[in-house]
Amino acid sequence: MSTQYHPFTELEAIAYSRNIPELFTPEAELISREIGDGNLNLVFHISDPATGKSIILKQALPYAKVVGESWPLTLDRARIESEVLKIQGSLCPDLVPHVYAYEPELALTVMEDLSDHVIMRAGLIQRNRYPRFAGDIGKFLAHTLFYTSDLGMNQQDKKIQLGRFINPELCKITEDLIFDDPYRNADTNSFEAHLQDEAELLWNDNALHLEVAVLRNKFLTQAQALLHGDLHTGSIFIKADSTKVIDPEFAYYGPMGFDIGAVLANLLLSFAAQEGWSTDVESRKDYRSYLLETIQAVWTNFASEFRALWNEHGVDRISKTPGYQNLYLQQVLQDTIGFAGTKIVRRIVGLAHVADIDKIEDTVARERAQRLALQIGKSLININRQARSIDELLEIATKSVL
Ligand code: SR1
Ligand code: MG
Repeated sequence: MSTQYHPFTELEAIAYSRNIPELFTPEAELISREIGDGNLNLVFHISDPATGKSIILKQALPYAKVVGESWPLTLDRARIESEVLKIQGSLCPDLVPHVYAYEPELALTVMEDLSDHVIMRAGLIQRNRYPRFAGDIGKFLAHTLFYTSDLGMNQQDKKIQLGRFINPELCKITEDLIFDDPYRNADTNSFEAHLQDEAELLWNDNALHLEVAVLRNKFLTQAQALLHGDLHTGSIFIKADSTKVIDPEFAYYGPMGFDIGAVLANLLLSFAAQEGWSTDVESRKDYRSYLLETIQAVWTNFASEFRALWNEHGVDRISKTPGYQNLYLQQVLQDTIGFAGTKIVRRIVGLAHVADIDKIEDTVARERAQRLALQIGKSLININRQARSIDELLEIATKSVL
């Protein structure tokens, strides 16, 4: 088969897989299913019913699938994703899929099949609870962010590593879709007619724009750590005893709070979405409490692991100055809250929504959820630079449903 880039068909995915040494045999009767439900890539699930073995082939398309060929997109994101998965795998081996191979010519990554897990967003829509999640994701965030920052790695090595993860096209998507378009009447925006009043408020809110401009500038300029870059609940595979973070194609060196904020934003989107997932007030209240406890635990676990890594494995002498760690974490908390707000707002009025809200069938409940999400998102953006504790985020969410 030609190794020149072309998007695979299911048959080509099978033909390629047959030749992966020590996994399948050339005679194996393999089954292929294209299962990609994201916005950008092809994802083939290849299995051999005779042995029960299976793998995932993920192939980048040269355009954004969600829009079509009119939106060209670099294939280099496949290299970035496979290299980042390897770095994350070395830092948190149990929390990312194993990468078996990367084929640059085909923009193809061969990786562990996680079909015994579910996409966390789908699990949250089912209103499942994941007792390991807060601990696992707190650890993932602390280790990946600390060890790729100037606190946890040699500063010259970090600059060289940063160069391998310059990701301008994927960053541009974020810069536009998260930090610009929702705040103006942009063609890319997508919202239901009943939200026209909310959209216009967003477009005309100068105080909000000022906060977004500050956050956008951090996203553009603050090379603090190697981020996942798109850490929503669709980028997390989960089951009761395991959490796996996938899809780091948006990775680049940016502000830590962007990744942490993405996790919290998606839990808050689920919080808002409860309007449509149960008609029983008590049951909604109960699941919302679970989500808020999870948010608190994600932040607390992240912060305590991060502090422990800093104290035990910090490589930077001057960062040990008394008081600096507290100041640093306070800034990360403020960024987390602000970025969480922007990530909520974009999912209601911008391009690329979330199923938690869009799949609510009852129009009245869906509109309530959308308005609630916007209210929470805007409040988080507005308070970000004043915030002193994660409790302030929790309070905003709690008060929004009183
Ligand atoms: C054009 S890509 C739209 C969105 O999908 C990805 O998951 C990112 O969140 C991006 O903003
Ligand atoms: Mg993705």
